[in-house]
Amino acid sequence: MGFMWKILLILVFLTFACSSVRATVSYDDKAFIINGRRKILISGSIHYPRSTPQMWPDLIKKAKDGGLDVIQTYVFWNGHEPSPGKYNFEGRFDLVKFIKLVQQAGLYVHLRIGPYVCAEWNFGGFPVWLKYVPGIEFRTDNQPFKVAMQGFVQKIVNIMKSEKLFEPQGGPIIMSQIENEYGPVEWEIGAPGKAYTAWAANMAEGLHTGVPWIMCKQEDVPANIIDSCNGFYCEGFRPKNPNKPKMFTENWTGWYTQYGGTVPYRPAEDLAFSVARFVQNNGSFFNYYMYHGGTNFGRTAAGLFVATSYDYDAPLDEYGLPSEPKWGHLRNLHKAIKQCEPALVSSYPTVTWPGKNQEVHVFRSKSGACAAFLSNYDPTYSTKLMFQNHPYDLPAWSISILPDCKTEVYNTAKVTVPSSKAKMTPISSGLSWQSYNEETPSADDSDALVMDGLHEQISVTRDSSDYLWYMTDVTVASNEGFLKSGKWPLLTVMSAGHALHVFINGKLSGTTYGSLNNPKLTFSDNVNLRAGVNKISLLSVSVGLANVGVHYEKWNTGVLGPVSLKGLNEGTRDLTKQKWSYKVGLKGEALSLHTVTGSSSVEWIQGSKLAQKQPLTWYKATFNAPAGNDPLALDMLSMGKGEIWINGEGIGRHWPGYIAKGNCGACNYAGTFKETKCQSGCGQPSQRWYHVPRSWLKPSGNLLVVFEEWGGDPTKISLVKRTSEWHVDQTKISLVKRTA
Ligand SMILES: *[C@@H]1O[C@H](CO)[C@@H](O)[C@H](O)[C@H]1NC(C)=O
Ligand SMILES: CC(=O)N[C@H]1CO[C@H](CO)[C@@H](O)[C@@H]1O
Repeated sequence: MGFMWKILLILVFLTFACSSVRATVSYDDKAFIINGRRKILISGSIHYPRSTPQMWPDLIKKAKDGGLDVIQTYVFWNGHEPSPGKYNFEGRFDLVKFIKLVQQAGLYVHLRIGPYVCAEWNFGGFPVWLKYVPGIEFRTDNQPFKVAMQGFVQKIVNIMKSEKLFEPQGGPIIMSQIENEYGPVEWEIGAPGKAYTAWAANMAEGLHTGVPWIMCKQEDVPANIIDSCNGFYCEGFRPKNPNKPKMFTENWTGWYTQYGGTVPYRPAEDLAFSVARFVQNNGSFFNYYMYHGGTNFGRTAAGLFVATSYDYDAPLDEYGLPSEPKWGHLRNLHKAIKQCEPALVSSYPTVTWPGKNQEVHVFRSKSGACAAFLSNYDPTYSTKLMFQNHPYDLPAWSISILPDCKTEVYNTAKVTVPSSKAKMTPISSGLSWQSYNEETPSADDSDALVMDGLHEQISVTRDSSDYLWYMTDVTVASNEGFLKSGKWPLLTVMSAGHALHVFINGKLSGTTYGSLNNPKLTFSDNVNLRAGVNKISLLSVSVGLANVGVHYEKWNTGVLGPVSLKGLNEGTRDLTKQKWSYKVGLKGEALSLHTVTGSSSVEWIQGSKLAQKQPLTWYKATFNAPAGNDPLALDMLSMGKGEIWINGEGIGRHWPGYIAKGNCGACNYAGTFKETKCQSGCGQPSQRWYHVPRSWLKPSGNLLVVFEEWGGDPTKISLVKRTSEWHVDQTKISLVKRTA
């Protein structure tokens, strides 16, 4: 063998040796081991379709600056496979681009393929067509479901492999997730659930990604999978197998908003406390759900009235701006934890209890590293804790971190970062609006679909629109008593949800809608009928499909009846089983009024005849992009309910007419948190402002289209820019000074 050959062989060997060092992700009970190094991994959820590709680099950069190592995302099946075999990996669904941007920033990825994702996302991430595959039953030991699930998971894994995105290939994906929070379902359905879990684990393992698979909230986890904890606190969680690392996959940074509900928030002090508590109890991976929540654009929000904003009180707000003090307070926490990393990953804590509600965790490694966590669990009182003969002041419900077992570098309740407050400044109002009235169709329209009786909404629309018309005729004899007495008959309509407009002979007779806890609704009112044929048209509106619950795919939507008329000569007439005509979607949707070409297909009204406070009205206006880079939003306070588009892109469902009910009293960070503990916005619209991504605008002539169901005043809609206002909380600064 020649000398050059030897050199070449050595080079080849070195290349392999190096890449196999780089290329392993393993773990033990202490931590994940990447590149041969044990790590405490700090992760945050950013869901790629909840922002735009133009926002991704900045979000990822801010995540990195905030001290994250890992970006976690679900994979959204219904976005990627809108109809069977027709795939979409473009725009906000360009998963490969998103992962590559994370990689370029030097961060890792935890890819939660699911494909069930829950996530307050329409139908929990499943495509609606899946429900209509013959014989299918979701998330159980069911052959058609397993075939479909495997097909999609395989598709995603193959794309990731062909792009070399798994860590052993030199990529950033260090772990994946199969299924999602399945434990509670398995517990409820028993044997078929167990069989399904085992199948899912083996199926995933068989895809040979070279990185570990995780199942979250899954106590009964197969041996080849790591189980992990979701919740507001996870310090007490133990993996089923003690040789697995302790993972906290969803540490809820706040909570989501629903229409009709308040805006929940979680104090930064409690979030930091929960993380420190987890880490001091052997925790080695934690994830913020969400780090950036973003926006449920278009019709992607899930059922039970999930709002368009998915801000989640995350460290990065819906618009991508740091929400302070949360973002900065957590960045400081991450710095402190990283300072402790050498001790944390190589030793178990020694725990002592020096006083009431006091707890001390000391990590001491063989190499001499020492880190201490001092805790005060008292929800009311601060305390002085003696540690190695030194006093440490601990506010109520807080943990101090001492990376050298001496110096307090961080306390979870001592917030040194100034707070920011979102500011919305109008930059253009008084847009020049035009209106178009949506027609109410009637049962004898030639394009209506006629069927006996009432049918479930989604089985008719396949969720191609929120709207379905149910129409029927009612003949009133000229000798009906009510025609003389004027005591109008009572129309009762029972609906499985979610909102309903009732039209009698083309005139709106009433509107009703479900509530947070119950999407079902009943319309019951006296209606004005005349002798002869009367046209009853019910516009049933869905507001997202359910995303959670055992067999949530079986939940119904729409007018299922009974529908009855009371107060006729015959008594009560049941309309449920008679002939009904159906029309899917609005006429304006069929005409694509939200697009530039579609909107020019009809005559719009402007000037003094502009429709105001009229139900079922389309509005359009054009505007130029405001200067600068500040994020933008629409102030929709003057409107009721409907949908918004800009240049054909779905901004989302607006519903400022739904006023938040809740309990907005003062909220103390100390004490156990739950999603209803801290609320804001009582008595105001659950969501008033709607994010307009900058990248959807062109410099001039942007088409803004609003469909309004209830009736509103479009002239008061304004475009606003979002900025942050700062204020330093003096009490907190002085607290830090006193104890320093
Ligand atoms: C940390 O893990 C070790 C080994 O499993 C265990 O003995 C110990 O109780 C754990 N400590 C805490 C505080 O969870
Ligand atoms: C089962 C369940 O409700 N899981 C949800 C818990 O909350 C997070 C955060 O909102 C969801 O994404 C989970 O899917």
